[in-house]
Amino acid sequence: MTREKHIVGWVAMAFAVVALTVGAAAFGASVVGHAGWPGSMMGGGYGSDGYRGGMMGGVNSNVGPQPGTPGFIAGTAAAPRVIHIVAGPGYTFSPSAITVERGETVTFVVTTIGPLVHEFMVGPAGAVAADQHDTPEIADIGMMQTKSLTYAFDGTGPYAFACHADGHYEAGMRGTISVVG
Ligand SMILES: [Cu+2]
Repeated sequence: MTREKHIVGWVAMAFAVVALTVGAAAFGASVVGHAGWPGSMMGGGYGSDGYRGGMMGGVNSNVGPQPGTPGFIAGTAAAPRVIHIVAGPGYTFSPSAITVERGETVTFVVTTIGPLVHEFMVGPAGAVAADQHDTPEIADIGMMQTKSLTYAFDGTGPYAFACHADGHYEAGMRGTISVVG
């Protein structure tokens, strides 16, 4: 098996774990606070946890219509678009290139796989490259942990994301965010 296939496998597994986690959370919330399922597994609707759509729809906006294509639904402050990012294995982010629509609000849901502890910083590319202290960041995402951060892309970009744990950025742990619209 090639290294690339290994990575694809890990990413698929991580997404599965995230999906199971989100599904369990939605089910728990529906049992406690609602008479019915807060959103269908395959379709639309709003989950009580704030995620848009079902397991195959808006929850994972890594699939489905992307910015600049027909059918795309931009995130708003009230209903951010959810983008899942897998940190690891090693010094990698998957995906490492993201496109957003100008003005939209995105919630990044970041899951670490592998034993390294990662960070997730997002913002203007220059600030992210320089590890500027006031740039939004999630700290200390340990193995199989998932943490999230919501960011409004109000400017023209370029934007970027990165991990600034010791040596990780230098090892290539970074990604690009381009803006359309
Ligand atoms: Cu890292």
